[in-house]
Amino acid sequence: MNITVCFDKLDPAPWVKALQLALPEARVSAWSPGATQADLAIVWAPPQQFIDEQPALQALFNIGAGVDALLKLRLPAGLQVVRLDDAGMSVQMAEYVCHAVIRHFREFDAYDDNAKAGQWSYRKPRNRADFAVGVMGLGVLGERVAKALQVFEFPVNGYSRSPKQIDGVRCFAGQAQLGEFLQASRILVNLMPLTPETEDILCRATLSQLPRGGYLVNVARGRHLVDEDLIALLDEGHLGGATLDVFRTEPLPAGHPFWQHPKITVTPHTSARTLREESVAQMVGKIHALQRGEPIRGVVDPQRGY
Ligand code: OXD
Repeated sequence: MNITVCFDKLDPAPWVKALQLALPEARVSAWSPGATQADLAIVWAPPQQFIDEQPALQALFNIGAGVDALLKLRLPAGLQVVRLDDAGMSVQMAEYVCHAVIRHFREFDAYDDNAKAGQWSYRKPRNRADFAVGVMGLGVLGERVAKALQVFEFPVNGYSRSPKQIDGVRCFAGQAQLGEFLQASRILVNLMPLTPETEDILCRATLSQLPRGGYLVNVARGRHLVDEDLIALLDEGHLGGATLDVFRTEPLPAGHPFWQHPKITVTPHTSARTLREESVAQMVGKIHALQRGEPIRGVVDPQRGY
């Protein structure tokens, strides 16, 4: 079995080494133009040239949860696309989101400012029931986030394309219930896959339906969000703030208004990092399952886009 590794902006060498160790029977190598045909590929945002030059591939393993970069390519029909499911990402996502939600709810930024000014001053405790958190996207990561938020007793709403049931979560589904979901959520957490239907979904028309003082946490993709609409709603006072981990252009360009906006917290796409050891173990398990002809989790439906 030949396995090729092709990454955009990431050194493939440690992955080749780890995969080779875990799969001694395979031949694992980093792809370069003109490389020999492989049976399987481990990829992150590969170029179209890679796909065109590797017609013998049976499956592509994406080393992330989001497959939007991959599905933009022309892929041969029948080529299986497999994404990481969890592999150590969901606990990171849960801690990132809970941190952002709790920092906002408990007003820790204001306490930091007070501390810097040498001020010992209390803020009036807020009512948790007024801070329902709406988790948009209830896949592996979204469900874990929703459950983690419940530990802190926030009311949790969930929104997905097709109906889902999660204990203790008020679930909404489909376009028809989007408005109701937004109006019921003071803090909106975006964890949706990026597809043609969800691109630009966080815009004035949707974000203005959050209650006044609403807060946005975007941990999915920058292209879900219309940047100017967010800034306008923050400046008009309809929204109270945002924590953004993902951006239309990454790295976020110097001079972008998000950097300096007083109500926006920026982090560098770090909410849930791909962990090499966990990811390799998961992919190797799936490769063995495929060899045995068994079904695997995380196979992407290209029509749906996730
Ligand atoms: C992913 C990401 O898709 O890191 O996994 O954004």
